[in-house]
Amino acid sequence: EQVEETYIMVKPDGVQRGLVGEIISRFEKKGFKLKALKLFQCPKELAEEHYKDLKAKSFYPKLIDYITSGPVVSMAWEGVGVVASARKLIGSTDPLQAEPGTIRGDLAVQTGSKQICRNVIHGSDSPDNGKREVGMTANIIE
Ligand code: DAT
Ligand code: MG
Repeated sequence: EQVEETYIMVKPDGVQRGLVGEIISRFEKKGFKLKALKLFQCPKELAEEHYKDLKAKSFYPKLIDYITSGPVVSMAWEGVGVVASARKLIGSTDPLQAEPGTIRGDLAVQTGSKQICRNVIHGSDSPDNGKREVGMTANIIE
């Protein structure tokens, strides 16, 4: 039981489709604490740093193009076990696989395998990455 921080980013499709309020609401209702929030256009260098572990993937160039294609809303959320809880709230990476009740399951449009990057939201996958990703954007969002 550890108080952690996670980096949540509403991706360009989520911002464009007006889902920011709904997404914030789900985290608020779970009792997590909003520490920082900002709407901004993600610079290419930050996108590349953020997704550096995926550099070898075939979809990486499309992912970087996509995430820099429009404004995102980045947030830092704090709470006990918030990293794993946020991943559960968010649901599976592929909108086709995401369960109803999850953010992606309820809100991501099922556009097929070529559009997996349009899955509404990012959430850190470990407490270490939570710290890393919040730290990376601290000068922008706080
Ligand atoms: P997650 O965002 O669920 O942590 P990830 O870290 O494996 O998933 O991948 C980061 C993003 O890259 C993901 O949200 C959408 C995109 N992506 C992942 N797998 C993909 C694939 N097979 N084809 C296209 N885009 C993909
Ligand atoms: Mg990930």
